[in-house]
Amino acid sequence: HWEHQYLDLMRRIWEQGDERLDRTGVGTRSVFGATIRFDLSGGAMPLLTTKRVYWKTATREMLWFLTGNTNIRPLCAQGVEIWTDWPLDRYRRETGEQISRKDFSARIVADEVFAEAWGDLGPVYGKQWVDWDTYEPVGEGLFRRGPGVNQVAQVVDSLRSNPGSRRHIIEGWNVAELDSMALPPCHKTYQFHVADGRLSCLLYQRSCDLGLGFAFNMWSLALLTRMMAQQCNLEPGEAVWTGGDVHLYLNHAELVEQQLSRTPEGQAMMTIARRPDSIFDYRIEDFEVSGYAPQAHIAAPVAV
Ligand code: UFP
Repeated sequence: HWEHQYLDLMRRIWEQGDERLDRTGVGTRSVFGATIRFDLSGGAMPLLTTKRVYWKTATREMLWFLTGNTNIRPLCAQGVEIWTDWPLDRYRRETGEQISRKDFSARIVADEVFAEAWGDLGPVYGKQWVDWDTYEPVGEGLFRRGPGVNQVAQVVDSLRSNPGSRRHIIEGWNVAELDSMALPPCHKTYQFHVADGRLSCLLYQRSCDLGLGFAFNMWSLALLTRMMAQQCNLEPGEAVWTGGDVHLYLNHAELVEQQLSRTPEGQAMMTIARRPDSIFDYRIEDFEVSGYAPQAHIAAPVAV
């Protein structure tokens, strides 16, 4: 079962990882450099079975990236709170108001002006993926904004017109803009590859919370690959996940212990109900997952 790659990595990090104090102050055990591969043939998807993974949440996030939006408002409106802690943290720090996460999220949804002031994450994934800023010189050291680069649309075009290329890349790491992002991109580089009519994708993730983030990141990688394959009339190939600093937070002991005591079983399959006109036209209802009967969800704290 593919999931043994994940569980083995989890065990290795927990038992032998380098223990270090990280940015969040929680502390981690970590290894540097790891790869997990998954064969997408026949509609199979890399959904962990040793705990329940909320794939619809991750799917809504992916669809939100593709809209180019960087405000949490559309996510909160769908009950997706995975990005809420960052704006919430800033709001509490800057106003001193100890608002609850629930109230903050509700206010973001109800009040557009409030959402504009407090809900934006800066130029995170969506902005870089579909509207990477460009500048054109207009003389005397002056520049004006050029048209934004839609990397996603460009990769769809290049996969169709020049499948053998080694340049099918979507990059999130915009060096000049890192400081204005709520969080510099973790899943920073996606490279696509065509062989034998099959589309594979390799993700390079610079930093991975193996207990919480990975399950989403692996799903999203596979999802994006499936959508791109459909748009380019290719069969899905392999999803190759590569992590840089792959870590377990020290306060995830219970999650690690529970998950390592479980045995992976079953295989989730996904069908896409229709073929939208473009990579930007997918809707949550388009995705159907079958054969997913995971073991119970395991809650664990997120390090912000
Ligand atoms: N993290 C993930 N996946 C993500 C995401 C964040 O694992 O998609 F957005 C985790 C990795 C790390 C933290 O634990 O969030 C980011 O912290 P840093 O920027 O210090 O690496």
